[in-house]
Amino acid sequence: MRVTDWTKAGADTRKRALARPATRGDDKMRGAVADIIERIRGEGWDALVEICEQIDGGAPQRIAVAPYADKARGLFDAETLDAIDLARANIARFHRETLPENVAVETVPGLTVEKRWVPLSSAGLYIPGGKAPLFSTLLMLAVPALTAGVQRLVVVTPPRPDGGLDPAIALAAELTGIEEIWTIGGAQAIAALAFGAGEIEPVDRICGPGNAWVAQAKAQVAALPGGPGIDLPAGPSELMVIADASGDAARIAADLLSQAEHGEDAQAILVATDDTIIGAVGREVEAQMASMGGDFAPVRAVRCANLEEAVEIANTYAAEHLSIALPTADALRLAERITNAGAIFAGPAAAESFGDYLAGSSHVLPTDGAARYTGGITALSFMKAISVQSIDDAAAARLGPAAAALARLEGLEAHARAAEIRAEKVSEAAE
Ligand code: HSO
Ligand code: ZN
Repeated sequence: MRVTDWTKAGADTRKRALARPATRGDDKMRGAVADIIERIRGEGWDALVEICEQIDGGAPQRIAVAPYADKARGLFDAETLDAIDLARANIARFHRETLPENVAVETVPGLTVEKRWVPLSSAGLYIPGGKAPLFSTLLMLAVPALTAGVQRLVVVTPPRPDGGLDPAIALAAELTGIEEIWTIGGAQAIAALAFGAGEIEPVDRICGPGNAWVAQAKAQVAALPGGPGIDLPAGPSELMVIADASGDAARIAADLLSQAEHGEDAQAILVATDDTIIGAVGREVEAQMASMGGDFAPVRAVRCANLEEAVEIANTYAAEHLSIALPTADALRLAERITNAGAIFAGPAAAESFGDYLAGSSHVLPTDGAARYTGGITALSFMKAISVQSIDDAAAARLGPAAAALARLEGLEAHARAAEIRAEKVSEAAE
């Protein structure tokens, strides 16, 4: 385990200790993504089929969920089926109970402005293929979207070598009531969702994690005229753990490895105030890794002077996941000082894995430092607020002159008259 001593380190060393891999691709890839989008935007289904055949060796398929879900029910034991349903129920409960309320504010007597939350009409959900198909990501996107009230959900996921659908993804889709699933991946999937192709109708927003091609395509379609909205950068997984001498090395190492397992670009960083715990976690990481086998991204450590400094490091890094491995009450107190993190896990029992699967919050969270400006997916990601103004004639007459004065300050005479005509109507009625 590489250890950086924060107190002694200069600016460059500190930067390197918290460095992330480049995930946005180079100019060549940006160009290739732009070509794919342009072709699908211009030629629709035919271009999509051609590109999918070239990249995946087959045309995109719309998959009938039921047969695969039936198969899954035969493959999985009762405990697994119950666990999937428990996850779905917890995610649904959390998102239902955190739905925003409509609010009406009488800003001045007679004038009411309402903030009215409405669901998007449609959304596209990208479920990555990759190392292992993550059916949990389908739950983490579809349940908040359905809780928000989205009418049309279109799921895209890269085709498997046999062209079929992963049974766990099929089961999750059936449980949540998803009907439209296409086997398409990469930039071509994003382009099809954004601008439509054949029977795939364009969607209002595209959400979900993906590799650099997917992230690049999302950014490009969102920037094009008439393009959809997108969610947040959800790239390689990140976990930062804050610990002091009281930390439980075995649990800390287990959490770090749980994220290091996601792939070679995953980020697993221990920030600790104490050399003994760093040594113990290092040994645990080696032992646990050996007992599991398989590939893990390297786990790193930063030795800092005190928890004060640990908070600063965590806020600078803005991790997707931040575990605070102190006794729970202390962890919660420290969490109040965290301003940048996608999700916080407070206390030694709060496994990041619970958040990945069944605590209830979505595991689609901001990576790459985006936690500085956004949180993760919630039902709100699939809603928008419309303001609704209503005003009685008397209030309109009172406000008319002020609005007109503001309009004339901007040289906008027609605006001014549209405000003043309200006052005229009221005085005419009084005559
Ligand atoms: N930790 C991942 C999500 C995930 N983990 C899915 C297991 N399955 C990104 O937040
Ligand atoms: Zn995970």
